[in-house]
Amino acid sequence: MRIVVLAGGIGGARFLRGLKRAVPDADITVIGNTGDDIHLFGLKVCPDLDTVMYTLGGGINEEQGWGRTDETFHLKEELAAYGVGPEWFGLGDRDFATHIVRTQMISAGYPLSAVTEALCDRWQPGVRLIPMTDDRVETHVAVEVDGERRAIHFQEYWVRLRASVPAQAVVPVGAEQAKPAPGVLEAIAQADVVLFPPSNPVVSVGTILAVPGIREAIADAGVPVVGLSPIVGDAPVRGMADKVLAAVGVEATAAAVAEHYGSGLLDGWLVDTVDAGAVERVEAAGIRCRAVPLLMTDEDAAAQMAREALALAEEVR
Ligand code: GDP
Ligand code: FO1
Ligand code: CA
Repeated sequence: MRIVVLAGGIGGARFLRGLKRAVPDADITVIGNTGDDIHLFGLKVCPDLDTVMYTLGGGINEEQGWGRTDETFHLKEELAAYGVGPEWFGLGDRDFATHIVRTQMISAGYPLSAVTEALCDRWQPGVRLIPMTDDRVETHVAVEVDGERRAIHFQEYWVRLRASVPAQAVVPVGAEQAKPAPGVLEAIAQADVVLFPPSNPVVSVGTILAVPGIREAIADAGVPVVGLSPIVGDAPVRGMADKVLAAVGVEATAAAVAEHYGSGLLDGWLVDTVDAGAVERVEAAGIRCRAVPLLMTDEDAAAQMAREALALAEEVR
């Protein structure tokens, strides 16, 4: 079975670990969000690609959900001693190596998709991980600071400001001009099923869908498209999905997120059992819906979610 998954960071990565366990023989292609990418200290950092690669490759810091296990921060401290920041972004020594290799290869002329493949040679994530695009896309968030509207990088909004001010708009800068990376449209066209993991609907899945051609390819593939809600009990399980959903005028509920994707894209939607009351509303929007446990407390729970998603895909096929 060929499965395509549009993934952000933690929510996408943990779901993928469950999916691999649920269907070990499946051929899984992951289209990764690169809108969170940021250039720091002259290096290109791709948080969501790395979170997927480290999680599936066994190198992730499990408690944090991002960054490397067994990490130290000597390099960051030395840079800070020179007054070189930003200090608010936690890049560890082990993680730095990934960004150095990536930046070196990009400078030598390799596209990000080829670089990601090379990095995955080491980590062997057991899936084909492709960035959504080789072109530069950067998610910016419009906020009001001292009465003035400013656009800041998504990482600054989330990591520095902890989403403490309202997001007035979310803009994937460069997305309109971006082309899907090699292999993205082909994987979608050849897929038996497309899954939206419980990733952020705005700054992860939404950014991937903003690359021209990807949404259309999914709609045209003629295969079941099934998503899992990242909103449980009217709140994100973690992160700032409520803040960025508000910026695009969508309430932070499992039903509203399904409607936001819409029946033109989604065939099936899983909500958590605490949101069973939302099933009727989602089905009224033309999307088949089931309520099942959606908390990825461990790999088994994530695997069970993956099985439910695939079962729903068979129902709507
Ligand atoms: P990020 O790039 O690291 O923010 O990760 P993603 O975009 O892939 O996923 C973020 C989303 O995952 C958040 O909106 C969370 O609410 C959601 N999430 C995290 N853990 C869980 C979980 O156990 N269950 C569900 N349903 N959603 C989760
Ligand atoms: N998230 C944080 O909350 N604080 C950090 O200092 C931080 C550093 C970091 C470094 C590398 C990396 O790959 C990810 C990192 N993240 C950090 C996570 C990540 O930037 C965001 O949580 C997600 O992109 C949110 O969607
Ligand atoms: Ca992310």
